[in-house]
Parts: sequence; structure tokens; C-alpha cells
Amino acid sequence: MARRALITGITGQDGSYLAEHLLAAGYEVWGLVRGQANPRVSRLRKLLGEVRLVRGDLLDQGSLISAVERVRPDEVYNLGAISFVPMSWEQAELTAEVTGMGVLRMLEAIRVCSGVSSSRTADSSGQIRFYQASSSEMFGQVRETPQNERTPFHPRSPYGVAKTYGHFLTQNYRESYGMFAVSGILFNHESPRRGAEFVTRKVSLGVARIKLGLAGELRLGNLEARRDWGYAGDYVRAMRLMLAAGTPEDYVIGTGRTHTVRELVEAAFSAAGLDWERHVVRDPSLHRPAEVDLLCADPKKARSHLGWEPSVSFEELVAQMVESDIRLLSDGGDPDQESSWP
Ligand code: NDP
Ligand code: GDR
Repeated sequence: MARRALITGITGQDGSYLAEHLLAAGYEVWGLVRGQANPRVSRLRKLLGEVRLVRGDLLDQGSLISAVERVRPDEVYNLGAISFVPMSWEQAELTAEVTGMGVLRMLEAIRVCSGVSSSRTADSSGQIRFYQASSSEMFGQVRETPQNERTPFHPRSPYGVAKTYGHFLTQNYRESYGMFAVSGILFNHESPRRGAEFVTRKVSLGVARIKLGLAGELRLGNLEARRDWGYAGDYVRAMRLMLAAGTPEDYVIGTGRTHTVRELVEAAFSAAGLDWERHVVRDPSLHRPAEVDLLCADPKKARSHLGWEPSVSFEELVAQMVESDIRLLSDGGDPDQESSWP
């Protein structure tokens, strides 16, 4: 019998790559989708016709219980979230509800549907396995680098705080009920399917527009922040490996290399043969109320326990994203309409 996976956040970047990965591995894949007429669902359908859909929302406990009852998954991947950090200051309460409390609702749906009692069960075999999309944003203001599974958290945004709640709650359900519940602490990962609001895609689209004569400048905020950027297709492999492991444990996933936003910009413009200094405008209104200055992963545990390695370098990733966006815009694609996914 094929293993059955339920993915929340299936219409997002990671949801699409994870669904592709699990389908290729022979899984039956279900995605939780919300809203009456979500345009991202048709984009997903075009890319991955075999995915089955079930309606539900992380804000609605009953809908999650119904979804788990209907799908009867072996594995649940909770990728759904408000994931754009600046939005979490504008809609802090909604972020807490979706990104934080959504984890509680999903864990409760699994606990109730699998009949896990309030006392700790000795054996987690045969239970629904749960993956929580935790984030390097939980580290926030770091006092040590690189960051590993034992590095203390000091989140710097309502998003980071909500993720930290979800992270500890996942750990708590594992300890309280013996559930196979794990968190992947993933560092930034990108791709041609990345949302246009995140800096890598904003830059690759900006470069493509300038290259094609559709724009003259690109406005950016803090160029000095450092991130550990990897390729999304590599990171979804790690999610599945965590749920296939013998014991439920949390893992840091990243490349172990860090770059400034300025280096990202230089690499992207030079991939298109352009000089970034002639086009980039610093816009202080894009600075955040509190910044995460430096992130760099120490992924040793994932390497030694799961055999996980990233396969795409920073330079390859940036060049691929720029090339893909030049092609997309040359073909008349409109990334703002979210109509097309490379
Ligand atoms: P995206 O922003 O691309 O996708 C977010 C997904 O969440 C969308 O499918 C969206 O669906 C869904 N969603 C939003 N609100 C709700 C809700 N109320 N109920 C159910 N689903 C909802 O994120 P990514 O794919 O980049 O990231 C996946 C997860 O991993 C997120 O939780 C993110 O916070 C986390 N993460 C991401 C990292 C990265 O670098 N990409 C790094 C570390 C963690 P809809 O189409 O309905 O809006
Ligand atoms: P991040 O990603 O906040 O790390 O969260 P983002 O790409 O938004 O920002 C990265 C860094 O770039 C700086 N920056 C800008 N960012 C954006 N979006 N737009 C700009 O114009 C700009 N100029 C400079 C930011 O200040 C920041 O330092 C992502 C999300 O996917 C989260 O959901 C996830 O948890 C973390 O990665 C790990």
C-alpha cells in the first residue's frame, strides 16, 4: 500500500516541491487548500495534476479534524503559515493564529483522530507522523554562530515568536503523548517558485525586468543582513528523511555558508551581465523594526543521522533564478498574477 501524506501549505513554494518529491517516491499525496476560489490552487493543479485536495484552514479546528478523518494520512507535513516576516508586524495576531496556533490545531486533529489518550503512550509505531516547518528565524538575535539544534532562541519578529511556539509545542506533544512529531529548523531556501515578496525572488525578477528594459531600478532595504540560502528542492528531501527516521528528532537544515544581501544582489546582476550599483536604490522604508543580522547553519546532525546533503550551491541557485525569470518575462508570464510556475 502506498504511504499517504497530507500537506498543509501545498500551494506554497515548499508544498509544490514536497508534493513532487513524495509523488515520485510512490506516495498518495493530499493537499489541504483553503478559500473559495484560491488562484494558487489552479497553478498547483497545472503543475501536479495527481495531487488530491481536501478543503481546510489552519484557523478552523473542525476543518482539520475532518481533513485528517477523510485522508487518514500516514504522514502530515505542516507547511501552512503566514511566512512573510514583514507581514507579521502588520498582522501580528493573525500570524499568531495561523503560524502559531495552527500548529496546535493540527496536532490536536491528529491526536483526536488517532485516539491518542491524554497519557503518554509507550509506542509511537503505527501513529500518524507529524512534521512541523520550524525556522531559523527562531534563532533571531544570535550569540553564537553557526547555529545548531542546541542554540538558544531569541526571535526578532511576531513570525519568529509564532514559529517558536509551534516548535516547542511539537516537542511537547512528542514528550507528552509519545507522538512521532518532529521539527525541521530550516534556513532560507529558494527557487524559481519562491514568492515574489522574498528578497531572492524580488532580486531575480528585478534583474530580469531591468535586463529586458521593463524597469530601470530595484528598491531594496537592508543589504548587510546575512543569510544561509539553499535550494528548496534539496530541503524537502530532508523533511521526508526526518519522518522516515527510526526516532523522532529535530534537525537543523542549511548549507553552512552565509552571504550578505549585497552579495546576493551582486551575484544576480552579474549573472545577467549588469552592474548592480547602477540600478539598486536603498529604501529605508523597507528596513524591519528588528532585524536578524546573521544566520548560518551547522547541519552536521542532518548529515550524520539522515545522510542529507545540499546539492545546489548559492551561485548556481542565484543564476538559475535569474535565468528562469528572464525566460518567464520574455515569454509574457506575469509573476504578480501567480498564473505561472516554472
Ligand atoms: P509560502 O509562503 O510559499 O506558502 C505558505 C503556505 O501557507 C501557502 O500554501 C498558503 O496557502 C498556506 N496558508 C496560509 N495561511 C493558511 C491558513 N490559514 N490555513 C492553511 N494554509 C495556509 O511558504 P514556503 O513554502 O516558503 O514555506 C513553507 C513553510 O516553511 C512555512 O511554514 C514557512 O514559514 C516555513 N519556512 C520556510 C522557509 C523558507 O525559506 N522558504 C524556511 C523556514 C521555514 P494559500 O495559497 O491558501 O495562501
Ligand atoms: P526572511 O526572508 O525574512 O529571512 O524569511 P526575506 O527574503 O524576506 O529577507 C531576507 C533578508 O533580506 C533583507 N532585505 C529584504 N527582504 C525583502 N523581503 N525585501 C527587500 O526589499 C529586502 N531588502 C533587504 C531582509 O531585511 C532580510 O534580512 C524567510 C521566510 O521564508 C521565512 O518564512 C523563513 O522562516 C525564513 O526565511 C527562514
